[in-house]
Amino acid sequence: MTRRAPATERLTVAQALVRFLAAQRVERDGVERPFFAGVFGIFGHGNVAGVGQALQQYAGRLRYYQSRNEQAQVHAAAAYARMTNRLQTLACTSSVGPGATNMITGAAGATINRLPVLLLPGDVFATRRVGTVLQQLEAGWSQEVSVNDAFRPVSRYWDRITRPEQLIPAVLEAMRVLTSQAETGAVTLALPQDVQAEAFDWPAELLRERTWHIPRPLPDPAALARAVEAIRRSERPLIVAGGGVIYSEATEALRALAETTGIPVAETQAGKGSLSFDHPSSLGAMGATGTPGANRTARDADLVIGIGTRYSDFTTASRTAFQDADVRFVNLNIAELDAFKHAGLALLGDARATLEALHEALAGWGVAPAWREAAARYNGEWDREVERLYRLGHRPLLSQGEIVGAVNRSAAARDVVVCAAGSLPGDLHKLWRTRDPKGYHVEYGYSCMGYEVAGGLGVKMAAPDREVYVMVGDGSWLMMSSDLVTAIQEGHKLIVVLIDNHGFASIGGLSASLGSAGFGTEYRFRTPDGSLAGEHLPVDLAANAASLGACVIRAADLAELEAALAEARRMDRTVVIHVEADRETRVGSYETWWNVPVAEVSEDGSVAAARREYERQRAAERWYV
Ligand SMILES: Cc1ncc(C[n+]2csc(CCOP(=O)(O)OP(=O)(O)O)c2C)c(N)n1
Ligand SMILES: [Mg+2]
Repeated sequence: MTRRAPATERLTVAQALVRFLAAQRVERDGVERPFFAGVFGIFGHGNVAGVGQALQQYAGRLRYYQSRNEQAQVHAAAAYARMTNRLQTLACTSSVGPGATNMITGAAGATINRLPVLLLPGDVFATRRVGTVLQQLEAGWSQEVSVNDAFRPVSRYWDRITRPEQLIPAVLEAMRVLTSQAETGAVTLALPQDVQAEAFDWPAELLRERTWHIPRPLPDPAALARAVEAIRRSERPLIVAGGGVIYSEATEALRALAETTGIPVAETQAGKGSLSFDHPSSLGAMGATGTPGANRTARDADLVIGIGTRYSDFTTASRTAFQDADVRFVNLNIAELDAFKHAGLALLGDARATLEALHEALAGWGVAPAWREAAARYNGEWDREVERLYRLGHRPLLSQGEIVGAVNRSAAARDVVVCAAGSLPGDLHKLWRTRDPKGYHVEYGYSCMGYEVAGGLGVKMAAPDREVYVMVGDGSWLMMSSDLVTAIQEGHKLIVVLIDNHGFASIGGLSASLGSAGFGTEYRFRTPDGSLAGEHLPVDLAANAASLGACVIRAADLAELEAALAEARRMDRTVVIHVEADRETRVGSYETWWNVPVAEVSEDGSVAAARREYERQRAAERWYV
């Protein structure tokens, strides 16, 4: 045995980090790719000479992307990760202080949506010799805290690198978590600005190319056997397909299982696209924003097979969706947290591999013909209802459903619709006809206003061969549309459909339905009596979009909207189509409920009436234990 001194390379912490990131690869199903597609960043004194210098030095290995808002860069990175089925992402660097805390909202969104993003906020001096620096939080009870401690609850892994060598175990842990299909989410490595620039002799091994393998684990055989038994015994099973079906690329396996067994499939927001909208077993959207077919089927189901779903409140209609007295759950999930929900039979494994195993084990078994046929009937009935809402002929302003219809007709099968908050996610969940597993990208884990444009950018960066339709309300647009500038800078074409209804129509409708008359949800001037009930604010969002460098088309009716969409497809640059929508013409909800508590006492008769209705509905809530 020969002993050699291990090779080392002298680099700063930031240089070593960038070199490490550029060398990480992932492999699944024999296909290998780099894990980091680049680094988003906004520089300040807390990262310009550390991470900034390193990114400049290694620009040929890892691309730097500018952005306009640190929150937006995290959304874009998360959208990129979602579009690549969590096999790739970007890192995000910020300065200390506000640049760092701007990323917290994005981090929460990524973690809640189970999407990998690597966050590299700058941090205050580790030496403590220099202070109090610009933007430093002072805490009288400890010198160990900085604003970056606020990332802890929204990170799946969190660390602060106060000595250079701490980077070595930290980056390995970061990669373990980022590439874990069960654990993934935001990973935060806080980098004190002095440490970023410090040199160290790094083991060459750390910097070499490294491949992280993404496995497809199968559940425990006994658990699988119990699940098969439960399914074979069931009479009215329902599959709830969540985002995990899509991330695991299990949509073909799901279709095969649905076809041979006849089990109908309902989809969550993240799972929409698991089955093509026109498949006879497709019930479409599930839960509070669901179709009547999905919600009736759920109400009667005796076995719910949740696949890759975290059973959000919207999916379960606030735990009122499943009403059979003896309903049981089989949960196929890569994450224990989800697999055990609703006292379910936990099938801990990869969705695709396990669906294939289930398919084999269920050979010769199927649901009764009437159960299969009911799903096909619901599918047809729903398609006619969608067509009615697409063709409502509303005047003088279009209904939002008609706008969704026009965009859907304009989009090709592989194109992607992107959205996050307002009344659009519910309408899209119900009405969007999805024909491709990656064709529907609605961020409804965090439903973060301001995600839309930034998310659209991330989607387009990941899939430049698809048209990306960003559908965004005026409220979300005003909250954060600034990364349209980044899309234009990078030549990433987006088709943005900006729906102007002068305020927060969704919350206005919710407020009205709960007896509070839409208080505080319209964009109006203050009146002499002190209320916000005056004229509409003269905000010109089309002019706003044009000022950012986009090509802007104003559409006043359906014909103009269709022409604008056709023109937008022909163009090779980012287009914003501005269209006003009727605020009060809503797509209804279908045999479902959402628990939003109403004041138990009030002076207002309409609130009291809403409270009585609330209590009546709440009686349907179940524990599922
Ligand atoms: C960052 C953030 N703040 C607040 C909310 C709560 N919220 C949900 S929808 C909405 C209004 C959205 O307005 P707009 O984008 O115009 O869509 P519309 O409701 O008019 O369809 C608000 C305030 C949110 N989801 N995200
Ligand atoms: Mg609005």
